[in-house]
Amino acid sequence: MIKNRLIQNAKKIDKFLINYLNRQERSLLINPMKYGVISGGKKIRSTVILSAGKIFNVDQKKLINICAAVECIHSYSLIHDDLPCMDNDLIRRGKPSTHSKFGEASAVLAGNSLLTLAFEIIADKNYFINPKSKNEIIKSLAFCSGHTGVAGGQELDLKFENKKKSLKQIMAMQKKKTGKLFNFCLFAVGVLANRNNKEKKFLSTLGEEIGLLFQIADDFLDVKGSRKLVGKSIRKDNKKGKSTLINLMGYKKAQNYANNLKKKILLKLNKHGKKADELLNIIEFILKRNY
Ligand code: GRG
Repeated sequence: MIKNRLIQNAKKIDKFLINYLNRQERSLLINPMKYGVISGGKKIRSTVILSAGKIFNVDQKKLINICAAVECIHSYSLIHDDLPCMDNDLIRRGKPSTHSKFGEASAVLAGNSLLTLAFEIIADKNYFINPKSKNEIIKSLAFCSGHTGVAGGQELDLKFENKKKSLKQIMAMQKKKTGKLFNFCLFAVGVLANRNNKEKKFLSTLGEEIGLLFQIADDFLDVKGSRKLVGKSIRKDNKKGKSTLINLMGYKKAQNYANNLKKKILLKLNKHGKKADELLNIIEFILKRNY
């Protein structure tokens, strides 16, 4: 059920991105950009956005630009994460990582171009949303992607290698590296649903917790997953001395931590009743997934 939903959403977002890129002036970077962002990836962040939109009856068409922008930022971060100067990975989504296919320089530039494309997609004059909301969304996407978000979290992740870090430090790093983009996903839905500041804050925090759960699940996959299903190298965190919850407290305790976090998230969705069912199922999937 959720798997079908993910496939449907992936098709929708890929189609949007292909059309968008095809309408742009040609450049040598289009191929590595398409390779990095289209046809691959679960599009879980997009699915979180579309499902959260259902809670507030937000027109799904208004969410496509947000989904596409988030997938561009996410894919840029993966392309750069795989570079030799970062995690140095040759396989991503079951195929050669972008730099191993197109070379390092093209991968860096394709990643940069996906990052800026995300903002272009939201700022687009044909994306008809209230200008004040557009501004709020662009500001939040910048905050969640840069040094206060994904990039800042990645820097901490690299600096924490082979160091003994506390639970608080690990959580703060993972909240930035993975949580902030999920934070943006729910915040943007809140903006488009015309929620007040308090509710937008609530949604941002909820998104960040979903992101954290997603990251912990990713850490489980690194230990117990199958390389074929996951589509990337596994058993790396230990070798690289990564600061993860599992390396800090062990697999069993990390599982308990994740289950409690999941319960906390589900409880927060209770107030939305049946309208939150799809998002609820995605949260269950996030922790159970084997890819
Ligand atoms: C290089 C700026 C910069 C940031 C890198 C995203 C990231 C930060 C590093 C990638 C490694 C990692 C474990 C990131 C945590 C986020 C994560 C679990 C990414 C994988 O996301 P999925 O499973 O990927 O949604 P697909 O392939 O399905 O899109």
